[in-house]
Amino acid sequence: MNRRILQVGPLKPSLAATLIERYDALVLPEDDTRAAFLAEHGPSIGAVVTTGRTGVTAELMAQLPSLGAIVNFGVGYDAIDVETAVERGVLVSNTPDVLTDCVADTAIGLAIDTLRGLSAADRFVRRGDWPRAGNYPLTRRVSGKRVGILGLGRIGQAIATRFEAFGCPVSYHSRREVPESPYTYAASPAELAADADILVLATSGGSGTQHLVDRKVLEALGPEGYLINIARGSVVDQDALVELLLEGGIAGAGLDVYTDEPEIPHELMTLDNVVLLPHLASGTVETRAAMEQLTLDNLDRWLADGTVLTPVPEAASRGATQAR
Ligand code: 8YV
Repeated sequence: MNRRILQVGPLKPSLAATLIERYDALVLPEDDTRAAFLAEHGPSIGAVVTTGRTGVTAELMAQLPSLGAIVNFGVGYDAIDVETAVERGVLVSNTPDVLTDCVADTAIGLAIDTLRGLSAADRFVRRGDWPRAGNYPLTRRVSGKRVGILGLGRIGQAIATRFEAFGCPVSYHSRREVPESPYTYAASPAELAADADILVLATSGGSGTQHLVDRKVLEALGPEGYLINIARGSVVDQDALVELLLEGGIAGAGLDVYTDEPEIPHELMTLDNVVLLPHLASGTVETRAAMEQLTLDNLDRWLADGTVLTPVPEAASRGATQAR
């Protein structure tokens, strides 16, 4: 099998350096030399290393006829055309588990910040408004709030466990009801939102969840409800979200992800009931090091025996993990 490694899109600098030093990897150019590069090197590429932000399209795969594996740094792989990969027998791996805690921690941090106005209060202090402008306005209690989680996978479960410690009743909606889950199942995203004070999005991205949270769901959440999104921007109708935030149709939002990153709707910049993070949920030294290690472990496994350690579910269920 062809064993040449190709880096597609920017990577964590230490990972990019390791790929070059240890694996003699090539880097896909992003300028107008790309076509010539692919014509020359495309046939020799055996594996691609990429991230959830760049991914691999069917069009790129078509130029890599010997491709055997796509190794993704990140748990979300909606930027990879997995259907095409599976059809071609190309393995796809991601980095589950190692980032679950940090992403769940971020969801809790966003919820507390959004309801209690911590970032806004920090700006209040830095502006010199305390005590000149009086006391900071009262905010909303987090403990005991009804939490609805959309997507009860690993990350959704970890978020649920944390909210339980805050005395929050937890309900969820997933494609399928999770057997033996202690949490209340809601039949649809709108039903989940209607009974929640805090709606947390923890589902995967991609076409199957595109605008799962539409205007109707946001209206069901209502003027007292808060939205927290650590999943993917594509899950929410962002235009509807902005409109409802501007007109008081929902109480606030804590967002780590957006429709068109790094673009953030400018209307949100002035709203103190909105907390805006730059897609950092997994971004700790410890977790990113673990993601890097798992990425390399997947690559090593593929080089050793043509399998990967952590295949994405679609690839695993279609038998694409067989040694090739
Ligand atoms: C990363 C993520 O920021 O794992 C994911 O799906 O969204 C994040 O952990 C991203 O994949 C790294 O580029």
